[in-house]
Amino acid sequence: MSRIGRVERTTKETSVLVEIDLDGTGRTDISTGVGFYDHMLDQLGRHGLFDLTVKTDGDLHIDTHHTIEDTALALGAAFKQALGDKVGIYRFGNCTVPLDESLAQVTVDLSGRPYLVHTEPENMAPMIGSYDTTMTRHILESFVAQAQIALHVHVPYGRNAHHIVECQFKALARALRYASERDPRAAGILPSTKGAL
Ligand SMILES: [Mn+2]
Repeated sequence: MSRIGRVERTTKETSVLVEIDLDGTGRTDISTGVGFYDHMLDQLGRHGLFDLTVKTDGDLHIDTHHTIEDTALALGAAFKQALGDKVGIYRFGNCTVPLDESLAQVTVDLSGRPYLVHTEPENMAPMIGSYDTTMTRHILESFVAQAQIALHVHVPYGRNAHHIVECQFKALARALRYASERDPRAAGILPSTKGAL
């Protein structure tokens, strides 16, 4: 059974298409018009081993905010759709990833309830190309709200803004992969005592 999510989301500000295959090989086709964000979504697919297509046509004449946020919302919705009934998955995942001087620690529970805890160094450089570094938290908030997962992301230390953001996406990718993968010991079992996720 394939685990694929496909979401099209169109407003007066943006038009977004996201397709994700949780059981892919890390093949990506990403185009949002925000170069650094494309680079981050590429990390998400590659290190999550998700096949990921993202096509966003947003109001970049204003700034990159709507484009980045709406893409994250659609990505969260597509991820939730792809997870389906969550039977037979690990449910929890965590990964710690260094990128030179920076470190990201990510823990996820595919719980059905949205909750984000996020810390990263203050006083980071404000921009990476056209990517506003305060958007990282906004991306995670948007993704969590739609995917309905509990997500804890911490960067205890780091200096370079590019490194600080990129290690978060790499660790997120790997944590989501571990949580969404099928547990061979739990075939047909929903990983919840409540009977619902
Ligand atoms: Mn916003």
